[in-house]
Amino acid sequence: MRIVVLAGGIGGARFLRGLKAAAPDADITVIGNTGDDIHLFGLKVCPDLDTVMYTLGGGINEEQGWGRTDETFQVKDELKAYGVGPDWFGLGDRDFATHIVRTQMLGAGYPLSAVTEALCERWRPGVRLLPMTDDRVETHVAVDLDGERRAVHFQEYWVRLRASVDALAVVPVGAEQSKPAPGVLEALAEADVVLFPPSNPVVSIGTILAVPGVREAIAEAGVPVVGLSPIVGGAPVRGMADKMLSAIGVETTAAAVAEHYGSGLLDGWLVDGADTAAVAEVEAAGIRCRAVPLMMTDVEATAAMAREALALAEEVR
Ligand code: GDP
Ligand code: FO1
Ligand code: CA
Repeated sequence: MRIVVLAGGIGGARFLRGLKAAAPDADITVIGNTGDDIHLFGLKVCPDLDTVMYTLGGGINEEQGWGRTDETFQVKDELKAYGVGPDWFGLGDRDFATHIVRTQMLGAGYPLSAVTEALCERWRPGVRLLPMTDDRVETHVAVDLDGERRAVHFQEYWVRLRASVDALAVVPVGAEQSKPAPGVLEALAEADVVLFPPSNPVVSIGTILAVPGVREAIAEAGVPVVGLSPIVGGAPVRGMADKMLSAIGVETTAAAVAEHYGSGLLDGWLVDGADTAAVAEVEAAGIRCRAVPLMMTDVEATAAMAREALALAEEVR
């Protein structure tokens, strides 16, 4: 079976670990979000691609959910001693090596998709990891800071400001002019099922869907599209997705997220047992819906979620 998954960072990566356990023989292609990417200290950092790569490759800091295990921060301390910032983004020594290799290859003319493939030769994630695009796309967030309207990079909003001010708008800068990376449209055309893991609907999956052609390719594939809610009991399981949903006028509920994707895109939707009341609302919107446990507490619980998603896909096929 050929499964295509649109993934952000932590939610996407953890779900993929369960999916691999649930469907060990499946051919899994991951279309990763690159809207979180940022240039720091002359280096290109791709947080969501790296989170997927490290999580599936066994190099992730499990507690944190991003960055490397057994990390040290000597380079960061040295940069601070030079007074060279920003100091609000924690890049560790081991992680730095990934960004150095990536930036060197990009400088030599390789596209991000080829660079990602090369990095994955080391990490062997067991899936085909594709960036959504080789073009530069950067999510920016419009905020009001001391009465002045400003646009900040998504990482500045998320990490430096900790989403402490309202997001007035979320813009994937460059998305409109971007092209899907090599392999993205082909994978969708050949897919047997498309899954939306419990990733951020706005800045992860929303950004991937903003790449022209991706949404159309999903529809044209004519295969079941099933998603899992990142919202449980009216709140994100972790992070500040509520701030992102408010910015696009979507309520922070499992049902509202499904309706935001819409029945034109989504065939099936899984909500957590805490949101059983949402099932009727989602079904009324024309999307088949089931309530099952959706907490990714360990790989087995996550594999059970993946099995439910694949079963729902068969039901709507
Ligand atoms: P990010 O790029 O690291 O923010 O990761 P993603 O966009 O892939 O996923 C973020 C979303 O994952 C958040 O909105 C969380 O609510 C959701 N999430 C994290 N852990 C769980 C979980 O155990 N269950 C569910 N249902 N959602 C989760
Ligand atoms: N998230 C943080 O909250 N603080 C950090 O200092 C931080 C550093 C960082 C370094 C590399 C990397 O791949 C990810 C990193 N993240 C950090 C996570 C990243 O910002 C994610 O994009 C967001 O958590 C939301 O998607
Ligand atoms: Ca992300």
